[in-house]
Amino acid sequence: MKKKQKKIALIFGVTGQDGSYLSRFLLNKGYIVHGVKRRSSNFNTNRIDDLIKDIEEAKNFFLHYGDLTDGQSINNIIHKVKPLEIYNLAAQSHVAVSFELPEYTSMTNALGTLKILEAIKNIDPNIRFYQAGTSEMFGASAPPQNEKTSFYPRSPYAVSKLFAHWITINYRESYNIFACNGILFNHESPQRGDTFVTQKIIKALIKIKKNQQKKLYLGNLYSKRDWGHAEDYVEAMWLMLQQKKPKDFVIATGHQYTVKEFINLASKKLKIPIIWRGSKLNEKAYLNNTHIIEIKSKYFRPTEVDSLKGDAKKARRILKWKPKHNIYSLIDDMINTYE
Ligand code: NDP
Ligand code: GDR
Repeated sequence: MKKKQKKIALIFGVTGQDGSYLSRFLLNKGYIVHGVKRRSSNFNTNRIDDLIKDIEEAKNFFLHYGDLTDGQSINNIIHKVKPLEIYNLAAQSHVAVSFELPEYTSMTNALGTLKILEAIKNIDPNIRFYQAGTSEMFGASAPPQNEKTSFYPRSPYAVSKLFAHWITINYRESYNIFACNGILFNHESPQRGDTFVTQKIIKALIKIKKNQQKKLYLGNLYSKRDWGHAEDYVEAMWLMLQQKKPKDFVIATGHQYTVKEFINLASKKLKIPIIWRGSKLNEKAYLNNTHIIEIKSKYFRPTEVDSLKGDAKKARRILKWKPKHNIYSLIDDMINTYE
């Protein structure tokens, strides 16, 4: 009997939070996974080290050097790997940093996506393509946001992702490529980068409790986010590429919390009894009459996204997707990993 060929997936951004979860998800589904990592001056594979520890003998997991700003590397890798599915998770993904690096952010997030689509068109238009879109594209549009909500991006990051969103649709319509945009709301995990607000809060509170850190400095406490768990969200990415027709989907929990509410939930779980006093830039959180959280204007953005809450009914109906985690299990998972 002929042996069934394994499916091959290629992940750009494999070293990031979502890349590490998606690799595991696809390996569990029996895929051969190839990932693209950037050259850096030190190791940047800590999130996938367990997967690559036996890389010399690896049969299911492979890494390639590449960069979204280097079209030739993208072409070479796609040519060599011959994937069935490509997931583009690579990006300069920090919203605040995008105000300081607008050009690099656009080159990577916008033109990088175009480069992958061009390679698919020229090398094999049957490759299925997932583009990591974001709720940041809705920006100033009022919640709840769904696939029909108009976009109003509020940062160079969001604008660059909007280009990627529309170029993905354009290549789908022009060249019949199976290309999908996931419009994912914030998702976190123990693998979340240290400079995103949830991980910054969790790690700092744990250190404060252990007397290893005195203070946590933050920016806007009143923006509202719809926070899910990355583990649930990578499943949605895969589901999109298994459908009969390529479509775009909002992925979200449908619940929103302010940054301050997130802090309150995390400190309650950690049994740190904080009390808030003051307002605006003078608002502080106190523990035993000493303040442990302070506001710094440098963490505010020139333009903020105030309120995000996703309506993922379309994904629930068509993909049969629903999150297993909620804000409480997310916070538990993040705290349990580091406490
Ligand atoms: P991360 O920042 O954790 O990971 C980004 C990945 O992209 C890393 O592997 C990074 O490499 C890589 N990368 C950055 N620049 C380049 C480049 N020029 N060429 C090649 N690779 C590059 O992001 P997440 O995992 O959280 O997010 C995955 C994707 O989903 C991103 O595109 C993000 O914008 C998007 N998104 C994320 C959401 C979230 O809440 N997490 C929500 C909606 C969308 P290195 O490790 O070397 O830095
Ligand atoms: P976001 O996530 O901008 O939503 O983008 P982030 O965690 O950076 O900010 C969330 C909210 O918290 C406020 N905030 C702070 N943010 C950071 N990083 N640091 C602080 O000290 C701080 N204080 C307050 C922010 O102003 C903001 O309102 C994330 C990224 O993963 C994007 O790539 C992704 O597209 C979106 O989520 C959906």
